[in-house]
This record gives sequence, C-alpha cells and structure tokens, in this order.
Amino acid sequence: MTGQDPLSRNAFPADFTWGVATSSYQIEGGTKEDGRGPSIWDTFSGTPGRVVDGDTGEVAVEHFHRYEEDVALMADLGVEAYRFSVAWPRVQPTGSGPVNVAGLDFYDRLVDALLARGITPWATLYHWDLPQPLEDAGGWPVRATAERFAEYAGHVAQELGDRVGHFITLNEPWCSAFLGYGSGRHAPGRSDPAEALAASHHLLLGHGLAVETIRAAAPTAQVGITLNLYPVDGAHDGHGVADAVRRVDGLANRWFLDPVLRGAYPKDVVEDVRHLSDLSFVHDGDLDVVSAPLDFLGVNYYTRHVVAPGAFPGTVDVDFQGRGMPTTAMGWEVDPDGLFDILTRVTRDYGDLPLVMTENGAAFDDVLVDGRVHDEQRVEFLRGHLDAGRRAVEAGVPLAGYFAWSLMDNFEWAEGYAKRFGLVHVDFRTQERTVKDSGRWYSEFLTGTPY
Ligand code: IFM
Repeated sequence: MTGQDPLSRNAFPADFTWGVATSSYQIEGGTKEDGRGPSIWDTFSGTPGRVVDGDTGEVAVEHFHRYEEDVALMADLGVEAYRFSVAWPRVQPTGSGPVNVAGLDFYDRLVDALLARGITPWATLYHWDLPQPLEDAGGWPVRATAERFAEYAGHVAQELGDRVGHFITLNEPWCSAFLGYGSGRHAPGRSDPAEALAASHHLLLGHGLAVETIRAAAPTAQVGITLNLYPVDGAHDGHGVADAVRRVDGLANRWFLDPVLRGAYPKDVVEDVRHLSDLSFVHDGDLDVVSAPLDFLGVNYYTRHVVAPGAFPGTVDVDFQGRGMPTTAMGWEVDPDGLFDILTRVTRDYGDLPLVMTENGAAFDDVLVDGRVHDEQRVEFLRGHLDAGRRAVEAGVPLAGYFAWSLMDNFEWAEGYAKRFGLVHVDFRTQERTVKDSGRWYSEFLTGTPY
C-alpha cells in the first residue's frame, strides 16, 4: 500500500469488523473423530464422479487438529474476527437427540483460543453439512428438518453464547436448495425442481425457528443470515431480456430477501414457479417466523450475473453471458462495481439493516515458489472490492463488516482441492501454511505495518 492509496481502513466506520471466513467441511477433516456422524458431503464426495478428482473433506486442511496453529496465524496477520461454521454432525451425529459433548467441545476450544488471541468469533450454524440421517429421512424438502435445525441451533447457542456474540443461521440457502436439490451439483445431489423449492422454504423456516432458539439461549447475541447475492443485468436491450433479468433476480435474490426481510415471497416468482409447485409446503404463519427481526444481513458477493433469454424463446430458459472481463479460476468475472451495486440495492429496497460482507474472495491458479505466492490478481481483487465497499459506505450503506473468503486454501465443494481461495496457501500433502502476498497485503491494510 502506498501513501497515496485512498483506500484505508480509516475510510470505514471505527467499529467496523475486519475478518476472514472458513467453513467446517471445507477445512476441518477429522470427519470420524470424537463421535462426529456422517454428513451429506461425506456421502456425496465419497460417491465416484461427484467431486473433481474424487476429492473429499476427510482430511481437508486438518484444521480439527491444527486449529491452534491457524488461530495463531490469524493473530499474526492482525485479523480481528473469524467467521467459522459449526458442523451439525459433530454436535448431533444423527441430526437430532442429545448433544455429543465431545463434538461440541471442539468449538469450545476453538472459541477460547480465538478469544485468548483477541479475535472475535462469528459462528455460522449451517454451512451445508447436513447430518446424513436427516437426509435419509427426507432432507430439507421435509418440514421436520427445519425443526431439527432450530433445536440444534439452540444447543450451540446455549453452549457458546456466553462467548460468541454473533450467530449466522444459514450460509447461502440458495446453494443448499438449488444446487443441492435442483441441479444436483452439490450434496445431496438430487435434481427435482419441486423439491428444491420445498427445500428453500424449509431452510428459511429453519432459519426463522433458529432465530427464536438462539435468542432464547443467548439473549444478547446478534443474529443474522447470510445470502449470496448478485446484481443481475441484461446482456443487451433486446426482446425478452428484461424478463430474463426479472426471473433470475427473482430466484437468486428476491426469493430469499423478500421472505426474510418483508415476510412474503415475491408474487412474480410465485407465478414463474407455479408449473413446478403449488407451494403448499408454505403453511399459515410460516412467513411470520421466517421474517423474525434480525440484527444484520450477511452478504456474500463474488460476481454479477449478465443474462439474456435462452435458446428456447417463450420458456424459462436463460442464458448467462460473459462480457469479456477478466475472470477468476472459477470462471467468474471480476466485477467490484457489482458489489457496490448489490449493497446499495439491498439498502435501497430493504431498508437500513446493517449489512456485513460475510464472504468475498477469488480463486486463482496460485504457485508457491521459494516460499512465496505472488498472487497479485487476488491483491487487486481485494483492493477493488474493498474500495467498492468504501464507496458503498460513502453512499450511505450501513456496512458493518468484511470477511475475506478464505483464510486458507480448502475443499472447494464439487471442485475439490483444484480451486484455491485462500489468503494463506496450503500444501495439501504436508499441510504447510504459507501466507500469500494477498494475506500480507490484507495484514498491512489492517495493521498499517508490513507483514
Ligand atoms: O467456498 C465457497 C463457500 O463455501 C460458500 N460461498 C462461496 C465460496 C466460493 O465458492
């Protein structure tokens, strides 16, 4: 960072939260330790053909055993908050019933280690690792899963709520519902649009019920949900484009924002999906539960969607297009302005709820040479997106925090270990951690001194 660089943490509110994020299945490993039960991701990744190279989270980056080293690394970097997720199958190996004390103890130790280093813990309760027995009983398309989730969330809040002040119920329910039960690209790998819609509602119902159990167990905690949001633009002005934009925005953004923040599903999307489902799984009173008041909204931002009508005019087919802009290793266009657009849009359309960027980051094809990773593209990505965040604050968005995704390279779901998102490089053979140039940059941005 140079003296002339206008981007500085001083451009953000003084009490802004600065952190890094991870999730349980992506980093922990130790999938059979201390009584942890199987999750849908153990089953899915253990099924040939589901994940690139047959990778699984069985070992991941051994955070389960190396958490103290990882917490020390965060402290060295000057990170002030850590967003991690709790693995439900560690806490309740079958997804219901009594707490597995040994499993929950892991998070006790982690939280204590964070606090000892002055790092504020933010706990996400569901980042996609549903206990397999609950999937066997029907999974998220079944209403009872929402009730089980709320019970589990209450147990965790009861145990950690004396030290954890921020709970996030769900991470990216769009992915759980539509990738898990719609496209089948994620666990549990089912492809049924009606089930995906039912899953989306039961995830949101589980969120609302969990807000109640968390608040009962930890009355002073701040509670929120994290959504993956995208600005949606038309590829051109041609016929049908505006409707493609409306439909994609409807399912990607409004299908989650509206029930949580307005207590209703968007009417136009209800019409769009009527041929797939009559939505009879939405019971009277559900939306009051789903729209329980929150303390913040978590926003994960990676890119913008640019759409046009698909090859079959008159159908719901939509074509996602590129604009020839630089992309990350995931093929996602790097578009910091999209972050400004989505943050200002949420505030304009949904009011002044504090927003927290709970994930933002990029995969690139990093190379480790002589103990360094010169990931200049990721440095530019962070700089550009933080500057977009700064502009959003200037424009009046009540932005309260930023968590870089991710602390370290990890298991990138269906992409296995082929995509690296970390500020810290991990040698997946030796588990050696090496801070990348982007981690050094973020550290200097936070602390004002070179790493
Ligand atoms: O790695 C994921 C994370 O688990 C959820 N949000 C997007 C990230 C990058 O794909």
